[in-house]
Amino acid sequence: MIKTVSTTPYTDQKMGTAGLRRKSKVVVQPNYVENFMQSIFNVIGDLQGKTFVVGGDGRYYNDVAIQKIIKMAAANGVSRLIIGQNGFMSTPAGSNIILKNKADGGFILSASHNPGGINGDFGIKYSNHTGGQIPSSISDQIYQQTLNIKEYKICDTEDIDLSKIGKQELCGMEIEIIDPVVDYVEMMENIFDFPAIKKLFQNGFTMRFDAMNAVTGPYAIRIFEEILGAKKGSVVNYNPLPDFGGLHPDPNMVYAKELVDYMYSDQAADFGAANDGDGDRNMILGKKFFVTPSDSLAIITDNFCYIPAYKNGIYGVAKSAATSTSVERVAHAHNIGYYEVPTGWKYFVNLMDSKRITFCGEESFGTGSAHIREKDGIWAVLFWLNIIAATGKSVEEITTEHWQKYGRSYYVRFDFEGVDTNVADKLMESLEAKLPSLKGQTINGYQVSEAGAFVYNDPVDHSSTKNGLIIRFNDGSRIVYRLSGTGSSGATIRVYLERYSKADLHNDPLKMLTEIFEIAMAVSEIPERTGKHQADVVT
Ligand code: G16
Repeated sequence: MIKTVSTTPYTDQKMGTAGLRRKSKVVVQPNYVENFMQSIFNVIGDLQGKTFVVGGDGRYYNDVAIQKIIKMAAANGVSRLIIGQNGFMSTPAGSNIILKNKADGGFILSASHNPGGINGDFGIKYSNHTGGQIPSSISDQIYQQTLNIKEYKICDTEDIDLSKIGKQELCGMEIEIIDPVVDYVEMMENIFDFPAIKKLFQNGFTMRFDAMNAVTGPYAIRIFEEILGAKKGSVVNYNPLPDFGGLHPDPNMVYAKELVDYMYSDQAADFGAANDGDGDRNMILGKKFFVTPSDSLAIITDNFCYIPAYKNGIYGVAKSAATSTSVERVAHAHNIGYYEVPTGWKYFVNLMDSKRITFCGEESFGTGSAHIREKDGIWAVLFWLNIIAATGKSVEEITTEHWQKYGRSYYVRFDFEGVDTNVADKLMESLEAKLPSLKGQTINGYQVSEAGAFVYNDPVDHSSTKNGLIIRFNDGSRIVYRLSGTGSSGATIRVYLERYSKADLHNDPLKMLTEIFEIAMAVSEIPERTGKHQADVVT
């Protein structure tokens, strides 16, 4: 039976960089999920004949929210839902299922790399038929709906059993429960040279993959251990848990500590990797060696010839403005297209759909290609394994040879977390006003060549987006400032520093960036305005 329920709006349902992300305690409020979902359905309009994909990373409240979404989809006239067994599906697998089934969109219940549990975060990522997350023009319409919502529709029925693979029906809507791993594995087998990677493991190569008690565990066990033959036990923390077992599933040097400690010990495997909560982010490590995400993108792009799916050529490559310029040099060397977009994977979608780019990546541990429209953690890990299998070189050798060929972009990101929103907004405002006057000035020995807001004009839909502020110096060094769009409370100021060197390849990044850090702090007045003299997280 379909029920129409009266509700009152919440005023905080504006989506950020990637969907809606809030504290779990906020999301569990009465009608919070219902209001948001009904607003989406209202903006889509006629749902007859439409198919959506639903899944999540298994975090706290996934099980409750998914039942609400199923019952609301049925009540609003959706024709078909494709759902991951037990509600599990990684973000990249979801994008694949949307594209493969020509679905009209999908919902992945995840706050990505943010911690889970009742004291953590919850989120909903909404993609359209492209398999990528909706553009800001649509999320703005949804936000307007959330501010005016008065009622929602829901099917008044028992919860659906999500454990049984196969088809069911609910209020006239078809529900198909699928194994979320099968199609994803098939896609990876069609991209990479699995026999070569298998041989690598047969020859004694070792790896450790940390799934951080999040969604990629089952994917990683199937691919790395069962299919490719990595030693049993190579995949750790493989059980998706509602609170990620207390881990903060953000694959970086700070939060993937267990893996980092292991890879920097004398027992280290040949190769180390981690993924985040919903499986779209990745971190790559060698023995006592870390590859920055910006370098990883550059190395992947430079080595496309080793991968069966790309060996005949790639269209081009894109990065977010905050990502280091290392991939730019590779793009020029290969004479392929090169684009710089705002932070947010959704900005790559038009470039992929219009065949301008094949690869893209971001400093925030995201790398991917046009095989889907989301970043893809396991794809990046397989790409590295495939390069290693093809070249016989270690992660460190591949990376240092890359630096010898192209020079090195020393790169570090500093996050100032928990800043009062008004303070952060004012800081960015006055910094933006000040930047144009810096042009031509020499600060701390560095001459400013350009300074101002980063503005992206999309070559496909001609939309214009302003995101972050950039100071460029004559020697190629850069400072980028942005406010994070994925937090769930307060503001996080991100400061991204980069310095290029052609000759000095093996120095300490923090040391190389000391002067630029001083400039970044002095110009922005972060210490004075926030009271923070040091960053909370440095990656
Ligand atoms: C999301 C987006 C990414 C973006 C990242 C960081 O990732 O999909 O494109 O780079 O947020 O955003 P911010 O710097 O605004 O916090 P994810 O993995 O959280 O979905």
